[in-house]
Formats: sequence, structure tokens, C-alpha cells
Amino acid sequence: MTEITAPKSPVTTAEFADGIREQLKYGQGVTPEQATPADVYVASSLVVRHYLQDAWFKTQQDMVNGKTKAVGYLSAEFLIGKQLRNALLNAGMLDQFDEAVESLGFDPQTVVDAEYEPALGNGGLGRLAACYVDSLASLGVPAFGYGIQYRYGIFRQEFDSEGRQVEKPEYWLANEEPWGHVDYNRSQKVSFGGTVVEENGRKVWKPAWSVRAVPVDYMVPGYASGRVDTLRLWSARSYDEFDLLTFNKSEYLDAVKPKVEAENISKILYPEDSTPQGKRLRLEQQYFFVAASIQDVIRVFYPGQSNPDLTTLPDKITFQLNDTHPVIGIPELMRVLIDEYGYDWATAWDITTKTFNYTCHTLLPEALEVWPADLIGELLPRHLEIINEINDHFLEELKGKTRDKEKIERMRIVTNEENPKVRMAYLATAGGSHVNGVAELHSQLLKDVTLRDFSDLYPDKFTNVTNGVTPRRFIRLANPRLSNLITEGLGTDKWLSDLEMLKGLEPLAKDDEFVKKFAAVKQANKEDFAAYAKREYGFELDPNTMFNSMIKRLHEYKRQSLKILALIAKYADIKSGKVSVDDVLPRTVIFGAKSAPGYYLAKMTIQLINNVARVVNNDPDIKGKLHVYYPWNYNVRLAQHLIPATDLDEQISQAGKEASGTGNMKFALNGALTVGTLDGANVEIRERVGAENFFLFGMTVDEVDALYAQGYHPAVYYERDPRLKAAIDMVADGTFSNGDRNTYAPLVADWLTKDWFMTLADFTAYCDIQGEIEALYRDPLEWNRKALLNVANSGYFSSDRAIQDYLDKIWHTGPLA
Ligand code: 26Y
Repeated sequence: MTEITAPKSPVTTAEFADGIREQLKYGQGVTPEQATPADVYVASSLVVRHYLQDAWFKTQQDMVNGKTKAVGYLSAEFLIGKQLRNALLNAGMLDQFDEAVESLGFDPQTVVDAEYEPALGNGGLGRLAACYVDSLASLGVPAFGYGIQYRYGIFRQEFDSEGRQVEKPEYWLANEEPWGHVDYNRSQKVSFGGTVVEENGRKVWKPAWSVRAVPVDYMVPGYASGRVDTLRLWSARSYDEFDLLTFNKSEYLDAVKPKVEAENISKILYPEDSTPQGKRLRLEQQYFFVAASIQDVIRVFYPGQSNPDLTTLPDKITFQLNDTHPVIGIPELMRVLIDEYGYDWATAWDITTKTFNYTCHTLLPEALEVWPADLIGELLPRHLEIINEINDHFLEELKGKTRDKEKIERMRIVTNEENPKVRMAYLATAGGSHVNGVAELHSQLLKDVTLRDFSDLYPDKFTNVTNGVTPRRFIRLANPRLSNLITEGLGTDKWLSDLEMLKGLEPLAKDDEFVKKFAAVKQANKEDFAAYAKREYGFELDPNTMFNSMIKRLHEYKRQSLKILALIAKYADIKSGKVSVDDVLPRTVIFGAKSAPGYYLAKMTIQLINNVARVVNNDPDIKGKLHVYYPWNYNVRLAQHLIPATDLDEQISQAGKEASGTGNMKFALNGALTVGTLDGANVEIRERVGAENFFLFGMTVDEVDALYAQGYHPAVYYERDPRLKAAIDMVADGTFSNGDRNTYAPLVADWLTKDWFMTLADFTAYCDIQGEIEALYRDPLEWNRKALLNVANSGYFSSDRAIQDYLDKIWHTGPLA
């Protein structure tokens, strides 16, 4: 079926079919005749696991017995997406699966569709973690992803009749889930609360309650590497199924309460992706998975040893902290080393700082986690003591490095105030070997602004690792047509494990015949997406229009409002006759975005987009030239369908706010052109694909800073550009709210008086570049030539390269021998 030579398959089609039959019989308890696609999905998944089992064992054995340091990627989120096809691809069984399933009378796509997507992440950070475990396994590096198996993932988004976001629980585990192997026998105990007492001159933590952390193991098969790493997601269970004493008094509900409370810990993924809410449960989650993971590592690497030599821990594993969420692991490892294994402070600190590294994913100061010391003291009293001691030692160390007392004060890990707070980013920086940002610009700003004092005194700690995405899921699986064309163009499929090989396509951009083939791929993908959107959402997309997508979390800094205002301006121009509808380039604008449930302006923006869609799509004056669609519940699956079908991608955040972006990389790799600001990884994408193949607009970081400093007055821009005025007036006058002028009043007021992310200041530049974009699009050969050059020059943005950078710069380890 596919022309790609996948990795050598460990199984024949006949064996695969036999395996499915056997699983159906003994696992599902149905005959092939009785089986539904969902049954065949479960059975097929178990067959894949079966064939991966030996490689999984061997990877673990080689890891424990060998000398190669492993990687422990600690992350509160792993947005892994559907597993079956990805595992089939990486293990080399795609064709065997297709043929086996067909031989049993089923349609492979229907079977694959029966999988429910695990949505265990909010957005970029969670998806990045998933790409990274894929690359670690593909490079043959021994690794664990450690996180939480949330019972409810990110909410399922719906829109009500007014176009407002409605959040529904995402109970993804409602049906049998064949990928996660629940391993009760490797459970860990995690404790909370209580007090610290001194016994024989030693501190002893007497916790008040404990939960059982049960590991759920997901295999992470590497692409063509023969290695299978582990994603170990912890699930919280109660130790006391029933409190019998209470139960005897027949207070049934009280008796089950402890169970409910314990299990609450892994119940739900917090849907915030920016401002840390000071939620006790979130801290419980963070400690829960990190404490379980640290114990697990000691179990795995020092099996059966009651008195292990933990000074060797930094040679066994390096922990990467995915943002501040797992940073409580630093005091936890200190506690384990000192209290449980009797190491002195200095030795424990040496081990700890050698073991941890920290990746920062933000520049928004409000997104850096800060915990009230009181709360930590209540939940983790011993940890608070240790954090205070770390702070004391750290301040001492600083005195030896600088005489600047104010600087030392600013660098406190625990603030000096009536209700002290613990700054987790500072704790991570002090308690680890390396700190990295996720794109060049971001890492620079981290050093110059966010963690400036730290980079002054510890310049060697700071480095950059630009993000990357896995080409297996985001090119090969998402875009098989383009994959085949790339393989044809390069004469090999090796690019799937060495993405810089895409460079070999560059000369083909001069070959009109090849460019036409490339254009045909895009066209076919657009037709596929139109069919998908019809089936899934009831939308009627015209694949003969430009597909222009903006998919990402809904945030003011990402500036979906800039996109929608420009669109409204265009609509207003047509309505007022300033622009003849016949001259308008047909364009279909597609949004995908969830908002944090409590984020008022973001939710109002969603409502506005939906209502602009309703009005514009139904206005006969527009003659179908402009269409707006907002498929609800944007997730990995929708991304995999939409990205390959997109002509123009929007990366229009305010300069200096988007740490990196990873969607931008996926789009460039799938041959979309980008309209974007000089922000995050856009900068590097533009450098690589060439300025002439990227639509740049808007203020730079320096210009943004200067404008803030000078005093920003958005109303000036409203008065200055009639297009902007017309657009905002149209929102204000009720055009998109059935005449009700109140509906969007808070949004309009924010634009005109605050506009913190300077949407209005960048509006004119954004509208002006549309002319350039449209002129190019009217020349399909030139457009596609540039799109092809984007593909050819984006190989750098593979997560394999990113992981190799982590290996070289931070982890200092590599593949298993
Ligand atoms: C603490 C809690 C509220 C929280 C939860 C999730 C805070 C942040 C997040 C998620 C952040 C996130 O997804 N950041 C994104 O990380 C990507 C991967 O590095 C970047 O590409 C992207 O620019 C950044 O916004």
C-alpha cells in the first residue's frame, strides 16, 4: 500500500492476523464475526505490544546493566495523541496491520478511528514531551517519560448556540485502553502532610496520609531503532479502600471519602496553560508524580539494594524538568538522600544538582510558578524545611560571588516577606546543572530579562535548545502523500530518521514538474480535509480556496484577535464597496483553539470568531469569497488532518511572548507558508527557509519594549487606520451579536484602552502584508516553489535534532551500545 520502506517488520501479515484472532478470542471474548472495529482496534494494539515486548525488555536490561546514562523526562503533561498507527509505523508493521485487518473483513481506517485520543496535555509543552520521548527511543537512548495518567484529560470543547465555549469532561478511559499497562506490583507510596520531629538528632517526617502511586506503562517504540522506551504515567489510588472503623458505624459516605480524596490527585489535568493557579491539588499532583518517579528510579537502577551507593545516581540518570511543574523533585531528592539514606547535606546537594536540569517554556512572568510557603509547609513540611535550607545555602554562596546586596535579595528562592513564597524557577535554576530556553530568541531573553541575575552569576548554566517535532507523526503519518513525494525526490526514505536530508529537495524547487507534483499533493490534502470537515463537523469547505489556519491555544499574546480583526476589516471593505468582491482572493480561514475555562477575554474572542463565521459565511454579498470555520475541540488528531492541508499558517504573537511555538515547525515541514512576527522559533524558521519565503510583519522585541516605555495608547492606532476603525466599530455596533452592542463591549474596551499585547499597533503592518500574500497565491507555481523550499529547509526542526542537542549540551549521554 505504501511506497515507504518501513523498518524491518518483526511479523508477517498472516502472523498479525492470527494474533488478532487470538486476542479477539481470549482477550475480547468474541469471534471475528462478532467483533466490532473497536474490538479489532484493541486486539491489534495488543498484538503490536506483544511484538514489541522483547525489544522493551532488552532496552530496559541494557539500560540497567550497561554504562549508558538514561534520561528521565519529568513532565506534568504528555499529549501523546493516538497510539496505534504511530506504534505500527515505528515498529514497521503498518502494511501487515492493514492487510491483516482487511483479511478479517475490516477497514483499517475504521479500526484506527476507534481509538480514543489521550488528551493528557494542554498544548505545546505537552506535545513537545510526546515528541521528545519518540525521538529518544528513535535515537536509541534509554529513557523514561514520567508523568500523570489523568483520568480526565483536557476538557472536550463544544460551542453553544451563541458560539460560546462550553467545557465537557474528557473521560478518555471510558473504554478499554490497550496501551497503558497497569503495573500494581511496582506501585510506590507517596505521603503528605503531618509534622517533622527529631529523633536521635535526625529529622523524621511523620506524614498524615499516603496515596498509592500505581504506574501505568506505555511503550514508546523508536522508529527503526529496535529500541522501546517507557512512558510511565502514575495513577493515584487509595490504600484504605474502606475505613472500616467508620464503616462499622455505617457512615458509608464518610468511609469512602479517603478513597475519593486519594484518587482525586490524578483525576484531572488542569486546563490552564499560562497562569499558575495557586491550587493545592496542583501541588499535590506535582509532588505525587515526582516523588513516585524518584523512588521508581532508585528501584530500577539499584534493584534489591538496601544500602545503594547513590553518589552514582548522576551516572545512571539525568532528570529533565519540563518547566517548573516537577521542580518539587529537587527538595524531594534532597530529602530522600538525607533522611532516608543518611547522606550529609553537601553530598546530597552535589548529587541533586548533578542530576537535575530545567527547561523554561515561557516569558510571561505570571506563568512562572510561585507557591506560598505556608501551603508547601502544610502539604510537605519536611520539604519546606529543606527549601529554606537550600535558600540559606544559596544566599551564602551568592555572597561569595557578588557584593551587590540588592541582587542577592532579588535572587532569593524564598521571598522575604510576611507570607513568604517559593519561586520554583529560581529553585530549579539553583538546584540543577543547566537551564535552557526553547528557541534562540527565548533563551536570549531568559538570560537578559527573566533570569538575568542568575545568568550574570552563573553564565555557564544557560543554554538554548530550539524545539523540534517528530517527523514520524507529523509528516509520515499525517501526510503520506508528501512523504511519498519526498522519498521519490530524494530516492530514499532515510530522511525519516535524518530530517536534514530534506535539504536534498532544494534543487527540485527549480524543477517545475516536481513543483507541480508538490502542488498536487497539497490540493489532494485539501480535498481530504474538506471531506473530513464535512464528516466530522458538517462544514462545507471549498478546496479551491486558500486554506489559512491558525491553531494553538487561545491567548491574548498569540493574538487571534489580530487575525479576526483583519478579517472583519476585509469584510467591512467589501460591504462598504471599497473593495469589489470580484477582486477578493477566495480564502477559507480555519481556527482551532481552546481557552482556559476562566479566561474571560479569551472566551469572548472565541464567541466573536464563531459569530463572525456565522455572519460572513451566510452573507450573499461575499459570494463565497471569504469563509471562516472554527472546528471545535482542537486536538492532535485535528492537527494531523489540518496541517498537511494548509496553505498559509499564522504565527502572529507579539514579539517576545511566544517562547518557541512548535505548530510553526509542523506547518513549514508540511509545505505551508508562514505569516509571522519575529518571535520564538519563527526567527529561526525564517533564517533557514529564507526571508523571501516567509511573510514577516510587525514590531520587533526592541520596538515593543520601546513602545511600552514610551507609553502605549491603542486608541491612536484606531484613529489612524480607517480599516481598523471600521473593524472595531463593526464589532461594537452589534453586527456579530444580532444588534446587541453589549456582547463584545468588554473586548472592545480592552482593545481601545489597554491592548496589552499591542494588537492594534501591529494591525496595519499585518493588513499590508496580505497584499503580498495574495499576489503570490495567485501564482500557484511560485507559491508552491516557496512552500517546497520551506519543506527542504526545515529539517533542522526535527525533534531528533533537538534531542541530539540535549544529549550534547546538557545530558552528556547517548544511545545504548
Ligand atoms: C503551571 C500551569 C498553569 C501551566 C500549565 C501548562 C503552565 C504552563 C503550561 C504550558 C505551557 C506551554 O505549553 N508552553 C509552550 O511550550 C511550547 C513548547 O516549548 C512552546 O513552543 C510554546 O511557545 C509555549 O507557549
